[in-house]
Amino acid sequence: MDLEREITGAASRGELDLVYQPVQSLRDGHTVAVEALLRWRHPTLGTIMPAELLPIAASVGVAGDIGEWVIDAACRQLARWQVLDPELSMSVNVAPRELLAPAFPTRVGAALVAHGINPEKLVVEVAETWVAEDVPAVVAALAALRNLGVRAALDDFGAGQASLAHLRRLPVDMLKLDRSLARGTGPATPLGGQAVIDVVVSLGRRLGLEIVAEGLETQEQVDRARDAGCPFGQGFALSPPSPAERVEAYLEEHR
Ligand code: G
Ligand code: G
Ligand code: MN
Ligand code: NA
Repeated sequence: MDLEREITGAASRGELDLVYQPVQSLRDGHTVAVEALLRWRHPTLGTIMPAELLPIAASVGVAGDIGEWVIDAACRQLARWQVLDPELSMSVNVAPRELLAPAFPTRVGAALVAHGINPEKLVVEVAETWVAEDVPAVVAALAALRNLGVRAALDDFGAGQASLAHLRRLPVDMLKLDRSLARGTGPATPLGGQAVIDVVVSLGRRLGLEIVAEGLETQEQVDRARDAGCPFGQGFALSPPSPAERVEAYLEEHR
């Protein structure tokens, strides 16, 4: 397949790109962090999204190289934005194969040093839905990252079958609540959407974790998350994933 051949050189041809979605305080709207999201600007096919490009990258063995590009590019961007806001954090998503690669913590450490980033301003997000693949290995990898001072987030929390079991075992600093929790749909509905998000936020707070409600698409969902005591939110109702220039203008306006 052409894409399998082409993805190998995509980074060196400058075709990989990151967009950034702000994470905002639900109290005052202040942007506390941005989440980097990968895009492949293919010269003839247009933009290829992560759901399509990541499996291709994995199938030809370049997932690690792409992950390394993402972390380096995200740290470079964060270094620029920290001039505008020294407190800003950057989240990156990491796939199982990247996280579990023995060289991963070394690569992360190198990117932090190269760009002069305070480790606690980098957040590595791992999706709860694949953690079950090898819990002890994930625990070890997260511990190695936290030894560097990097923060770890459990992404899509509440979407999987074993959220609470994972939460007890994984060394994480942050929960990113799956969008189904704020929406109050799916298995939560018969129990009452507000009751479920209330309890999950309380649990996270009791454990001393930072909590971000994700996928907030309507003002009602923003209010539901805030009413549950959730301090931070992310979603189309607040700001969509945007190119760096737009986020930068936003950060400048809200300085
Ligand atoms: O950006 P989009 O909504 O299409 O993202 C879809 C999925 O791809 C999300 O689950 C997101 O976490 C994941 N994703 C986005 N960017 C990256 C990346 O740089 N690396 C990895 N491993 N996953 C990513
Ligand atoms: O799995 P993860 O949480 O990393 O997925 C992040 C992806 O979710 C982003 O790539 C973004 O495109 C998408 N996203 C961001 N905000 C919203 C939202 O409000 N609704 C929906 N459906 N998707 C969103
Ligand atoms: Mn994420
Ligand atoms: Na998520």
